Amino acid sequence: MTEPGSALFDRAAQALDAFRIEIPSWGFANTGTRFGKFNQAAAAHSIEEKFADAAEVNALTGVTPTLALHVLWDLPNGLDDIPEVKDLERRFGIRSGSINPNLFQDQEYKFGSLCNPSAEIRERAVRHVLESIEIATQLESRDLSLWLPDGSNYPGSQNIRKRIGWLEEALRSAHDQLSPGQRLLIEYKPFEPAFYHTDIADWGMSSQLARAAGPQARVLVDTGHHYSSQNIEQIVAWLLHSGLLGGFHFNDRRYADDDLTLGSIDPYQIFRIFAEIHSGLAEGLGPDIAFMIDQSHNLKGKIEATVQTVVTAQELWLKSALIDRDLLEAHRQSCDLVAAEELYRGAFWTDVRPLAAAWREARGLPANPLAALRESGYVERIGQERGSRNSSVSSYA
Ligand code: PSV
Ligand code: MN
Repeated sequence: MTEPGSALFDRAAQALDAFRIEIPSWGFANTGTRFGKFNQAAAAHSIEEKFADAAEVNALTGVTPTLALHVLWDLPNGLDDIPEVKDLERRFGIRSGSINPNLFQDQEYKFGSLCNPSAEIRERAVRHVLESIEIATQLESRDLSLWLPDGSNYPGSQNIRKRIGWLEEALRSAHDQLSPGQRLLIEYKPFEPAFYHTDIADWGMSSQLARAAGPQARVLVDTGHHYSSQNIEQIVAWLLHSGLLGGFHFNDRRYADDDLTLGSIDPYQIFRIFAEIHSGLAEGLGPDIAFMIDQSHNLKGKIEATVQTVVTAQELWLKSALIDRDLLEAHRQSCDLVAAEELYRGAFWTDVRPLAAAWREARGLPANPLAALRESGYVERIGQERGSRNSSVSSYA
């Protein structure tokens, strides 16, 4: 059944061949919570080490050819760092992916960036976004991925409507700088670091802003940026319907923006999101979606957690691709609720791991990338090489 040449294998191959996942440079670096950091011996310090780790993940999985870069962390000298990045792309066979401006770390951004009441600080933030677009252009990156920390902590302390106007203006200027084919992805988040209001709190605000910015703007859905029990697949269905779905940041959450490995808490939710996308694709909507990981691991080994997320995403993508959509539509049409639900749930419960392994082998990849990572000794090796700069908490970290 799972053998190459079988109808099932061909369907699986069609789904998996087309599914690329971008990994974040910051996922390999030492990060922590506001309570502290547990350093990992194998954590990457330089952009070169991040490219090396990305190449390792790509060698194991074969589906992660691009690395998302965060401008301040990866190109601290801005455009001057481009030659080094291009050199790393060549050396490691990994291309630069989405470019992420950083509007949240400078002292000036205490009261906001693109929505700061100070026109001077807003201009400064816009300049950083424009420089980030130039970086994206020179690196031939398609997506500028924008997230703002802007918001307020206390009711009445900011003029929410004025800030909408400033934001629209800034996003229009950014959009004007895009080359043809480039996109501006606008990410939303209901809270953190601001706790009363955030200037882009949900998909509705992102959609409105994308429309105001221009035709190359889209919405970015970070799976962690929703209130508990929010129906994310319905949001995805709306964004598909309106042609505004630009990409995802993959992670999982129990409470808020927990940055856990994808599907670790609620794999059924990711399946449901993917099912909406497959249904859109099958109906010829042809959305161009950037699937990106956005995680920072404090307890799990970073490379291991990244590979685990990629493998999990593939499994859930495959399960949802195998839904018999014609039959499901027939059940929906006749309102046979139980048959529809059982068909849908049945796809979720199908063990697709043998099929994914057969696909990997057919593509010359390790059947089990996580086991191959452990066998390779890569993490231990780099842990020893990099370890002198990190104080380790565990050997496989
Ligand atoms: C903010 O929580 C966010 O999801 C944005 O995408 C940032 O770029 C990223 O996390 C930083 O880790
Ligand atoms: Mn994100």
